[in-house]
Amino acid sequence: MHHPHPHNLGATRSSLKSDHLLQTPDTFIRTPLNGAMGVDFIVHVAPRLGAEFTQMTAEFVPGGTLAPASAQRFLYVLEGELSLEAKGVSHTLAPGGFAYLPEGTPHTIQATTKARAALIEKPYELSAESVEPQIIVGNEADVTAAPLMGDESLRVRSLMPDSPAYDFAVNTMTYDPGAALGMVEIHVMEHGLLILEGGGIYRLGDSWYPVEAGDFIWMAPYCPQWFGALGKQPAKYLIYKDWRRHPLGE
Ligand code: UGY
Ligand code: MN
Repeated sequence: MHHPHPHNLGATRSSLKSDHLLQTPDTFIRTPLNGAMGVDFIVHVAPRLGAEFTQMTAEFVPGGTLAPASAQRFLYVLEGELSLEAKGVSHTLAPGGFAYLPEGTPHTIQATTKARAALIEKPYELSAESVEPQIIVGNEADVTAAPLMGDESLRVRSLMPDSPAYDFAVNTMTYDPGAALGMVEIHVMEHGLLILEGGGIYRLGDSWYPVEAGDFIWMAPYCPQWFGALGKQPAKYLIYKDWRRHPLGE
């Protein structure tokens, strides 16, 4: 990234509060991680901040590879092309392409071009109804959109199957200009959220933020949240939440 304003007098839209983080691209710091080669990581959220998962953006040079995962891994391609090999099958992931790898699945992920991907990792939470999670590979373009609570101007695509085997969900949500969440949500699940297109106003706790494509948001459990889309193009974000597990554990 170029820096037209070398310091911007210390101003940024980024904000860290006890129940949320808004992280805008001007505040991103890149880091290498052992085991990966030719990849820079922006670690957006991690257990250090209080989250029960990690979300990063991985920026690959052509040929760059990820290290094996210590937890479940979910990958969504933002730019370029990745090649995934798992269980002797190889898959090509283009933008909008995604993959889920259950904990302990041997696999390799290598960039065939310069590429960027959202990377979510979470230790698997067993439940009494323990059904083996399966490898999932798909493209967002092939996922049917469902209106949120009957609102056709706000469409949700669920990238993970809603089954007892899986302990988190990853969805995209697309808002037509002017569309908004019908309520302020306050819920036990936490969120990792990456804005992919457009922008609007995000309410987090008692703060209202202008947000746009490229911004990352973490919401702690119970963080009051609301979004309204502004501008002339739809707003779209990728959103993670923990899902389907009793708050007291098994
Ligand atoms: O699924 C959700 O909880 C979602 N509606 N939350 C959000 O968009 N902030
Ligand atoms: Mn929510």
